[in-house]
Amino acid sequence: MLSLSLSILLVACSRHEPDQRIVLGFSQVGTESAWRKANTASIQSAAATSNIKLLFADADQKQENQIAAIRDFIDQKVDVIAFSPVIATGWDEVLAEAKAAGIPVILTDRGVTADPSLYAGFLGSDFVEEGRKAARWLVGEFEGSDTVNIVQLEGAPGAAPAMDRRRGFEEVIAQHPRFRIVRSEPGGFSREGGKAAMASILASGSPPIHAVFAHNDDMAFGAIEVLDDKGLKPGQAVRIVSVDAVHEAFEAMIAGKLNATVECNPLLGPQLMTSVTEVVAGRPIAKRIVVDEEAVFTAETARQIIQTRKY
Ligand code: GZL
Repeated sequence: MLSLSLSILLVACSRHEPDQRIVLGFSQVGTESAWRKANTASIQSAAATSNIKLLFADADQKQENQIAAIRDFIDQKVDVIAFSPVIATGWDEVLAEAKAAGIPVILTDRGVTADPSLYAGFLGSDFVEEGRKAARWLVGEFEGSDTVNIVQLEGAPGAAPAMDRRRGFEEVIAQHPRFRIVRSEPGGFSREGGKAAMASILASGSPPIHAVFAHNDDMAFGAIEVLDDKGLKPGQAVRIVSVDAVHEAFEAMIAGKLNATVECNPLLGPQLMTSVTEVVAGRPIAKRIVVDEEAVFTAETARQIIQTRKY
């Protein structure tokens, strides 16, 4: 009798019946770029491989949709919540609700400006360093030249990668007086947004443009389309550097339209599932997990490197 009651007690104490899968609620930003789609695919495949039940919600770039999804996950009593926050602010209330419900939250890809005690950890790249890398490449590309006029195409206003890439880029550019950011416009991380921002800049009569820094490849593709249509020779007369290093960026570099792209690894699925398993087991995870060192790829080596790319 004693051993039977003890085993019943042990089962009752565990978070799961032995045959029950971990349930993860994930709120994704949307489908705005090739990077985002690769990120989603990585999360979905890693959940399947890890036998984790994934409840996936696409927020279509809206914070209110993410907050509603997180509240739904709480109501469904999931084991863990993870999300890529569309913007950095406005999360304290819903994070406190998850904490009160005893559900750990893992930030994935993008960080937030919130009380760190409200989430278990943040897994993502160092966007400030990505901005610095883009600026360092540009400074090297224009060594010995006179004034360099730069157009900056920013990501979504208020999004951590947009704010941080800008911060890193401008920190390095400020050390080189020949370099001037003559226009900086938001393009929302999408191809159409980059195209509209570039067209608006050209229509407003900017000074001669020598270089473009796009916060992601998809906006660079839109800008390239506009520059090409105007005969402004993107990749040649106008040097272009962006971030993400998606497959199409290598194709653009091979075509001579894009000059460099800074890698930002979207394949976070496996690391996320490891963190999910740890927090469900009651083991702490690092508050900040920085995604591995990321490279700067240039047109010179794009033809060889494209064969090795996973996204
Ligand atoms: C970066 C990620 C950014 C990508 C964009 O980690 O949040 O969002 O650079 C995507 O392509 O829209």
